[in-house]
Amino acid sequence: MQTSMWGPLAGLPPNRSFGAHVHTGHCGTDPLTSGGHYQHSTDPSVPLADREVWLDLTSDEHGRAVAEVIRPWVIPAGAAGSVVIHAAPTNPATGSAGARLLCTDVPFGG
Ligand SMILES: [Cu+2]
Repeated sequence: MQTSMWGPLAGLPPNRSFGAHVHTGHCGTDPLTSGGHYQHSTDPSVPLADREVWLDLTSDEHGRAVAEVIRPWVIPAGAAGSVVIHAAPTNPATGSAGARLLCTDVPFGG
């Protein structure tokens, strides 16, 4: 079993890179409602990029972008609730990516 995600986006600012991740909570009027990043493992010997789901993307001159990721595990039902797009690319050392710009609920699991 694996998790694969693919998403075309439009209407982004052109020629910019954004971080995007699976978050534990659902979207709300407060951007922090979406919670932290979903982590399949909390083992610190595994790089963050391998235990979280990152969908970083770069928009073209028309503000379009595509994100795709495949993970060799399944997100359990109820363990994650949304995908958040951030203002900056993901820092691989910390997993942070700046302000939360956009959130969409996703029915993970099952
Ligand atoms: Cu995030």
